[in-house]
Amino acid sequence: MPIQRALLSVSDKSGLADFAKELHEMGVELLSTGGTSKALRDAGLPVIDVSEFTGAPELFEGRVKTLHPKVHGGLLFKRDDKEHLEQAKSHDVRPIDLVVVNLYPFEQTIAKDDVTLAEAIENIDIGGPSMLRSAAKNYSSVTVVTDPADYARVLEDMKEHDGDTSLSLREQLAVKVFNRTASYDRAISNYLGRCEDGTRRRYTLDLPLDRELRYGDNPHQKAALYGDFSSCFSQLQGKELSYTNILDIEAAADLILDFVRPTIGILKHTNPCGVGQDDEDLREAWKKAFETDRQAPFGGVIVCNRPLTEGVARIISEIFTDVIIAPDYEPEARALLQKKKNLRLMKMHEAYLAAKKEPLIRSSPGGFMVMDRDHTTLGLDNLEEKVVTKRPPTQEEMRAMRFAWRVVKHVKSNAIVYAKSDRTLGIGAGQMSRVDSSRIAVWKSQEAGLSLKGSVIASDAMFPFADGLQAAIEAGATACVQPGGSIRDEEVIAAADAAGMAMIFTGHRHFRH
Ligand code: 93A
Repeated sequence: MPIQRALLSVSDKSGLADFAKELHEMGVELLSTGGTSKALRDAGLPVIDVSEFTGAPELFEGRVKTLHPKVHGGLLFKRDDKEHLEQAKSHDVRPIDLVVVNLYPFEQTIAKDDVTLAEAIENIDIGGPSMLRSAAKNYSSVTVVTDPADYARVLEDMKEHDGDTSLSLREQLAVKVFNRTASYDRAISNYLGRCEDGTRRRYTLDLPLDRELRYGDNPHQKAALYGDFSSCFSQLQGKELSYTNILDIEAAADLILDFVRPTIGILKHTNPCGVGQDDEDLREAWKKAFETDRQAPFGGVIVCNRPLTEGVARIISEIFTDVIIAPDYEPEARALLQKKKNLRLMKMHEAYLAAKKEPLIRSSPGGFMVMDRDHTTLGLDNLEEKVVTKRPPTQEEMRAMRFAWRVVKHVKSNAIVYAKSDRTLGIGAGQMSRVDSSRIAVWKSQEAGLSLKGSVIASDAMFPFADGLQAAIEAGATACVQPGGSIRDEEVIAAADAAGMAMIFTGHRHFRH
């Protein structure tokens, strides 16, 4: 039987008018609720209000609009059951063959920074999921559409089946509905369930599978990617992304987003091996980054916060790189890099800025842990007031410390960075003792033929002893930025003073484990 009556009630009104117009042209009667009715009337379509259909008005500021036996009966009664048909007739329940409903935007509402509980609760849709579930339960006779992206295929299917839909389509749409209502309810329960500190949780783990990955860290480890990676990064060319590529891309993007001036970073295994800046010429920024470590970038990841220029592309294409990430690429740069078939070129989208606000999730024994991301660089305000040594830093040292502090945040703990105002000179990452990280950074800079004379040192967490700082002084550093807070701070400050070093305590640490 062709679809004769449709009920439309949608919050997301995109594509609605066009869809309804075609339904109308196929002879379908349109029932609708307040805002949706208005949108349809505005589009010149004849609409019957649900309140007229049920004979009951909308009540309680719209909280009760469609929750009525004439609606749910019309969706639920079995079309091939004698008793159901008789009851439908005697209670004047008319069949509704098609339901088009999408829900109050609960997830979008709670994602807003200033959302109130009252606002969140008002955005819990009750009538919508009820209709979706009634219709989906009765999918043997009723078609249910909850995603505007499905409008086109429903129309197509109706045209192929003389105004009816196929059972297989109805089944697929019903499955989609139960997925949607399940994730909707999960978002509500996650939000209403409070965190330890009494605040509301703002995440939901119901993410669709994006893709199976070839493997994880190693070929014997299966892996898969969930969520909406592609809205944050698109791949313009190159080999399929691996699990470790995705980790590196995230680390690289997070690093580069902490810089405003034109900057290039080179990373390996999620650690920066060089970062450089230059206001005039990106090639110079590249040079400064590359000079920090000429070996590690082999097979590494390069990230840039400006559209990648032809000049940089030309230099980069001389070394073997796994992934490049940039907000865009000059056409000449694209053309040049296209020749490197395996090289993965990633374009970073604005959406990543929003995604970065989502918490970080890590597995834990028996479950998972959730943590806010370390997305703002802390401790860089009012630096002048945070000087702890006799000698205050020079302007140049100040600039270098700001730069080094932004870099050190992205290096695995224990992290040490030697830098000037626009470049790294030596990076020590991931050592079990801070003094070893410092030694490695010094050694790396020597390997690279760079001088640490007049450099600054940044440490992601406090120096527990004076020895780490002493090593930096001997290496030639003249200023130090670190959180402070060790019980031996006085010893550390005394060592700095004795060497005429300037030191700043940021008061915040940036561990990265
Ligand atoms: O407030 S509700 O939970 N109660 C209802 O009876 C009801 N019926 C439809 N929400 C209800 N809806 C929802 O209203 C739909 O799911 C849809 O999202 C929205 C459409 O409202 P309008 O047509 O007034 O824009």
